[in-house]
Amino acid sequence: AEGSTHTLMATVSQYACQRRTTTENNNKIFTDAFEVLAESYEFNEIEGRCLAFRRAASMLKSLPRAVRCLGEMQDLPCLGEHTKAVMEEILQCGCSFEVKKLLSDERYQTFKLFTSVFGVGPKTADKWHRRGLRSFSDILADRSIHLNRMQQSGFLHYGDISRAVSKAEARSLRNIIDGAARAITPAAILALTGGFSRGKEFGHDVDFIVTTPELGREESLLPEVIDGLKKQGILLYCDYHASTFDVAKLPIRRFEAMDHFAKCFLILRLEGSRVEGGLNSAEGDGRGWRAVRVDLVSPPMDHYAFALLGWTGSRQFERDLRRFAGAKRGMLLDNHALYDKTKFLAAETEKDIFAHLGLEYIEPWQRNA
Ligand code: DCP
Ligand code: MG
Repeated sequence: AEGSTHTLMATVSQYACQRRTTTENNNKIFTDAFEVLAESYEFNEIEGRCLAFRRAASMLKSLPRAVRCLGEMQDLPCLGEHTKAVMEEILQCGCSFEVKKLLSDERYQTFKLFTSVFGVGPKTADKWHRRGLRSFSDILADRSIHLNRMQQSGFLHYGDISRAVSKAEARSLRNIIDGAARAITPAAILALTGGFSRGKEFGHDVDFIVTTPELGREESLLPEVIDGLKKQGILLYCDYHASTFDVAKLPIRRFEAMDHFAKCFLILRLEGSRVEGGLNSAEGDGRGWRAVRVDLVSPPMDHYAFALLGWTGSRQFERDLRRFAGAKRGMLLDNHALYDKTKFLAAETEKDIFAHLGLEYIEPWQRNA
């Protein structure tokens, strides 16, 4: 057993950006349990513990095979007392008591349900839970509850957008966005990012970068693309954020959840995609279309590589890239730029950024951390 132990963990880094993680997960029994625990801490806004479980899950996803015994955990990074105890219990009993308890916990279940609605985060879920609301019908019947536009769309299209998007659907959407962008300028550049660019079979949305080589032109491109989609009659929801990007204000030292590029969060009507019994019976069977979530971001071309790296993900890969840049290189990395003490490091490709950081290049399909 010692030999196999050695081969399992000999080269595992604590940083996801120094690991190669495909979509094949050999430790799903552990990572599924960790995700429930991480979510529960997220719902209770205990950020440190949430991150600890996400980081541990991410490390386990990179392993070439399943962890089989306690001894194999000792030299693996990112595992603390709590994570190890959960794994030990799973190895011994086949499941974790703590996870089982959470899955049947009323508060966890309600938060899980509420946050599954587009536009509802832990804060809103908490507010509704405190009011004694437990189901969608409770929320929709409560006349004192004000739903914002995003949440209204979230409920309206719940059945469709809570169903996974397939690769084939992502491809159709690519053609639609490509057509809309090219109708505006033939020089338009379209790149698939997010989970589908990492080779995932399914996603909760489809993410694209859409821009143009002409600097400054990208800012008006996105509203024009949106307008084109609207004219086609396929724009069901649009939350557009104009660019707040300002090179003079870089580097941004405080980490922000959203970058400053022009972007939009959309719900599109995808024709020719049959709905077979969605959750919401109002969006019933037999239609020839479904609603899909699509995100578009439009960086200026001289920051394209940073936007691409930032939007390819996974979330954990991104977190660790930034953490690595800071802790190991004394640099600042975000979706806009890489900053080394006194100067910006230019990059045309993702490979340039890895090289600046002194990291081996990791292909997008190996970033499923
Ligand atoms: N992203 C990020 N931090 C955020 C939001 C997004 O780093 N707070 C980046 C990493 C994600 C990418 O943007 O991989 C796209 O975000 P998604 O939420 O769409 O995530 P994925 O595409 O990876 O997953 P899914 O298949 O669920 O869409
Ligand atoms: Mg996505």
